[in-house]
Amino acid sequence: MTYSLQLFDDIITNPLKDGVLVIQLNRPNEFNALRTKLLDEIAQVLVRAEEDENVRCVVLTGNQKAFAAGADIKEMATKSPADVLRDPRAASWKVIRNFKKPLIAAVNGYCLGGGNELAMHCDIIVAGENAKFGQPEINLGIIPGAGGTQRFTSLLGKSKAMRYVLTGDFMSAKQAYEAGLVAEIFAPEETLDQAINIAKKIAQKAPIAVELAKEAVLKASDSLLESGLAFERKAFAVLFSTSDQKEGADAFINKRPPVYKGS
Ligand code: DAK
Repeated sequence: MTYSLQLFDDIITNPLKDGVLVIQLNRPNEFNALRTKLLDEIAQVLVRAEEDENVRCVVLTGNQKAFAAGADIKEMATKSPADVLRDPRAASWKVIRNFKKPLIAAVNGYCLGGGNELAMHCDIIVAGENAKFGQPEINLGIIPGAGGTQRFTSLLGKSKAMRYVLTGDFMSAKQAYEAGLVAEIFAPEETLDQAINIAKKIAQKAPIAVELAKEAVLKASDSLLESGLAFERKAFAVLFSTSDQKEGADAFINKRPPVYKGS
């Protein structure tokens, strides 16, 4: 199957090499903000990659400035709670969550909000020294919506997760490495190649053993995940009935500080 023949707008897929498929997020002017179309394109490729026995490992990457700066705030700005509950992005996230083959995130630059959640959906995160991680949704009057409250907490522990989810502060690559979010740090220009080297190693292992190893490792944190995810999804939707959510998005778009009223 030739992935590079398919033309996508928001991602670039490199020709499959040594069993490794590289998907590059490609909205450089928007710091790879995850609009619905981008997530759908990733999901389309993963559906095909899962069926294709020649694909043994997938690497997701961005560019030097950003892995992804989160959901597309402009696309999300005017959504109602009902829109959020019926959000088509949920189907794409589900494909990513259920992908059976190993996924590696090669992160340089900003890895924020939904971008950090996308990285945390990956099985291994490697990062450049310039990477910045965070869940800054609180700055917009909302909370993480794609599992950030759950996966961040299981990776970092409660106190550190609260530290970053409640302040929206960013974490350096070194802090993310020390916290256990990131497996290895490299010079930014080496991040993708090093991720591909890890992917190539995995690609040589027995595919069924790899699939079951992934499933088994995920079981270590899965038991509490589902109820936490369900709560997070509803809380996220409820926040779209608040005027603070509209204020947060408007302030971001108009490049001014938000004024929150608790309503
Ligand atoms: N969305 C849309 N546009 C964005 C963006 C984003 N997340 N991040 C950056 N951009 C755009 C900016 O608007 C700007 O566009 P122009 O003004 O040039 O048209 C351009 O990218 C450059 O950004 P800046 O001018 O801000 O550049 P700076 O270097 O000053 O700052 C930054 C870079 C990454 C620190 C800053 O742009 C920033 O703070 N970005 C927003 C980060 C953020 O708040 N991320 C969280 C978004 S909320 C769900 C699943 C997932 C989610 C929700 C629900 N469900 C399944 C229900 C996820 C939610 C989120 O991620």
